[in-house]
Amino acid sequence: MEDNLPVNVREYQELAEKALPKMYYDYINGGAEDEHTLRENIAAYGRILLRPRVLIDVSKINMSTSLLGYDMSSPIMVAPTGAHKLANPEGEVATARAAAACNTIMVLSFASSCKIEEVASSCNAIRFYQLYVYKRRDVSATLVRRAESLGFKAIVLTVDTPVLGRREADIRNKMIFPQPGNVVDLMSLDNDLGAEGGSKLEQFARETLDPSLSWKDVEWLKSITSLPILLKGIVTAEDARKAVEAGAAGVIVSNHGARQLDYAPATISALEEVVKAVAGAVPVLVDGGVRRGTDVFKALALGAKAVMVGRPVFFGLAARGEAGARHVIEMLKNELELAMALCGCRSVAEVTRAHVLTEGDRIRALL
Ligand code: HOC
Repeated sequence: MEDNLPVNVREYQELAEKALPKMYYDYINGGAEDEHTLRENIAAYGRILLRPRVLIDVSKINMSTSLLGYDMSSPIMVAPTGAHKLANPEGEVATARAAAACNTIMVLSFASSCKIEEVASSCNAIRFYQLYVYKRRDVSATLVRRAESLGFKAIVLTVDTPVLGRREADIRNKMIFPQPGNVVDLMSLDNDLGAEGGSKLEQFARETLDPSLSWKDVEWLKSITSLPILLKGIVTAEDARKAVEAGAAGVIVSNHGARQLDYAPATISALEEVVKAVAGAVPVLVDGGVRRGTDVFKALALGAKAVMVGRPVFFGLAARGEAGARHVIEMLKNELELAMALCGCRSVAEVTRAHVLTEGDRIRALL
């Protein structure tokens, strides 16, 4: 065991900041415009208090759960984030191995540095595949078929990115985004995107992403794959109900790590509205702002089946490669176990709405 290992996600973030070139750290850490939602994703967790129950035998804690029939050792999954080779030369192969070691599900980003085949053959992690719908539908369809044939278990369709959000750090840094490893052989792109400066990621997105994406495309996606489809990027009851009607196998409450629409609600604040709207028809996941096991506990109490963790895993990867990514997931698991013990919950099923006090609860109590 190395000496002086980080003891929490924040310390991994500090190491990642030191390890990464500024352009890449800003890319992964940054959010849209004023970064209000970026701050809120974390701050809103801080406004939720815990209501521990005592004198319950917590000598055995079982954090295991399952999603779409796949078992996980805890409700902590790896969220899709792009370009892991910016963090470590092994890229998503290292992340997938970390996920496999922690017995959890990794959602591989469409914008992964590593090819989907490399990730699939690297280990036996359960994997879902995150998809953007390109103007070139054939490119998206080819990637879906690849994922299916390589044993990926679900498609996670990102629905909050018809166009890319305005990330001012990337504009300032003239962010250069490496072409996703899975797309290079499928379409030719101008390698000199943005010679005039500004965010080259934004220009890349403008060339590729389809802003006409609509509910009809969920139908299209269903017609080309037999895999379950989860919709990622839903923060309202209205869209959650539409997702269920459209046949989604799951809903992911996400604001894209606050990288798209600034002043969108913090995901933990939107979670309960979505959970109520879905009414148990499909599992609801949440990502954005999870930095502590107590955050995971709060999300479970508000009805999430599991959380997805993006930046913390990227920070772990940047700081210490595969071992760092694994350690981040393990730390969060250990923290969740502690929170469950101290709240008197022996299984994830025992974590209930009565274990948290939200801002809304406090306001209602005063009325
Ligand atoms: C395919 C163009 O999700 C981010 C990532 C990558 C977006 C790539 C869009 O930066 O939010």
